Amino acid sequence: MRDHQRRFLDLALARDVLRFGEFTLKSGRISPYFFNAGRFDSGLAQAVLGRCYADALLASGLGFDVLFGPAYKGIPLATALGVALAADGRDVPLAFNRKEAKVHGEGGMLIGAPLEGRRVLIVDDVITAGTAIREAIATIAAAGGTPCGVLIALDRQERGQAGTRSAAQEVTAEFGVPVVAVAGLDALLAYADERPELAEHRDRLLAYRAEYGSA
Ligand code: OMP
Repeated sequence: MRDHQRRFLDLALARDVLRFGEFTLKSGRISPYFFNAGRFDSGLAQAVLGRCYADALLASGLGFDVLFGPAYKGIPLATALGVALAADGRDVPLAFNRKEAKVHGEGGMLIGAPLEGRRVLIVDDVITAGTAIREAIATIAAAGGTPCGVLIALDRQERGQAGTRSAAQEVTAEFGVPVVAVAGLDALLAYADERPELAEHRDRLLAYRAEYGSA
C-alpha cells in the first residue's frame, strides 16, 4: 500500500468517514461499509485529505487544465486539492456546479473558472455504479469542456451497469477518461489485514465483494 493510501484510510477511520454496519446505497445494494465524505468536516481533515488527493494525482501523471467539483460533496474536495497543489507552487483553476439553476445575479449552473475549451478533471468522493460521475461528465460536456479524467477518494470497485467490469472501468471505456482513486476496496482490505480492530469486518467486506465486486 502506498503512503498516501495509508494516510487517507487512517484519516477516514479517525473521522468516522468510513463506517461499518448495514447501509443501503444509491444503487439499492446493501453494503457492510459506507464512506461519508461529509464527515471530513474540519479544516485539518480537508488539509490532510487534499494532500492525499494531490499525491494520488501526481502519482497518476494525469494532465488537466481545470479542476471540477460536482455539487455538493465534490466542491470542498476539489478546493482542498487545489489548495494542496498551490502549496506545491502550482495554481490551478477551479470550477463547480449548482444543483439548481440560479435565475438572478450571475445566473447559470456553473461557478468559477470557465470550462469551455479546457481539459477538465472531475474530483469527487466515491464511485459505486458510476451514476454520479456520468452526470458530471454530461455537465462538463454541456459547458463545452472536455472531461479528461476522474479523481475520486474511494473506488468501491463494484460491478457497473453492465457485465462484470467495475463502474470505473466502464466509465473509462465509454468516455475514454482514466479514473484514478486515492484508494479502492482492495487497499481497504489490505489495510484491514493490518488492523486487529478491523478483523471483525473483514469477512463481511469479502462477502460483499464476492457478490458485487468487479472481475
Ligand atoms: P454512484 O453514483 O452509484 O457511483 O455512487 C456514488 C455516490 O453514492 C456518491 O457520490 C455518494 O453520493 C453515494 N455513496 C457514498 O457517499 N458513499 C458510499 O460508500 C456509497 C455511496 C453509494 O450510495 O453508492
